[in-house]
Amino acid sequence: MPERELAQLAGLGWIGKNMMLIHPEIGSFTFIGVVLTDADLEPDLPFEADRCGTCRRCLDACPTQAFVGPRDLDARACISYLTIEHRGEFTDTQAAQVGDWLFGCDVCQDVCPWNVSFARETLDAGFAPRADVARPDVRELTTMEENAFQRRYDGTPFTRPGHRGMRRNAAAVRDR
Ligand code: B12
Ligand code: SF4
Ligand code: SF4
Repeated sequence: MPERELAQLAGLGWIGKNMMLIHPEIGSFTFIGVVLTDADLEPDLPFEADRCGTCRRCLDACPTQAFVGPRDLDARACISYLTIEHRGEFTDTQAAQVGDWLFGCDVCQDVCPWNVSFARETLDAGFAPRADVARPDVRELTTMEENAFQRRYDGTPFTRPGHRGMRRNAAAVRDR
């Protein structure tokens, strides 16, 4: 599913230079959900405006300069890709790119004026941060056995890189 394009066509916001779908009233710290249905619904109008204007804060702030240009991301250099989706060990260059980001990256959203002004913490308890996930012990992660990892992080986004991936990320952060 091209979720961001569908969200823009559904009138939810525009695709920012940082590639994120930005809602004009809540910013971009959102997930996009999709419902497939044959219900006869009246479609909303697409969101046509591009409200980035001349701003380029996200492009300049990216720690790895992963943006080739506006809305043009070299995912191979993105910390989110490296720490969540990349399989296998890091090369020295990749470990240096990861820096002290253990899991994912939000820098290109943190600096966005639409988040600075409008993003609010969620009231949904289901998204409330868990201390052991939000602030994990990096040294403990580097040596954690698979069973212990699964017991602690089952059902969390850490299962995407998994035990091997998180140990690799933690070692890169520890040795930076
Ligand atoms: C692959 C992927 C990644 C890759 C590549 C990211 C990228 N920017 O391409 C990696 C692993 C790097 C990644 C990282 C992140 N991701 Co991601 N990712 C995806 C995923 C699974 C597929 C995107 C994709 O490549 N689609 C295929 C291509 C062809 O589609 P596309 O990129 O959307 O582009 C199409 C349209 O959007 C359109 N388009 C693109 N740009 C423009 C510009 C204009 C002007 C117009 C008109 C159209 C247009 O044309 C394209 C062709 O149809 C989506 C979920 C999904 N199914 O969409 C989540 C998704 C985009 N990710 C998401 C998130 C939250 C993140 C992270 C913030 C996670 C994190 N905290 O670390 C980072 C942010 C990095 C960034 N700045 O983009 C959210 C974004 C929510 C939002 N509000 O926009 C999504 C939608 C998941 C979700 N359901 O919530 N991600
Ligand atoms: S998520 Fe981080 S590394 Fe990836 S493009 Fe945004 S700022 Fe750059
Ligand atoms: S930081 Fe500026 S250029 Fe980047 S997405 Fe936000 S408004 Fe657009």
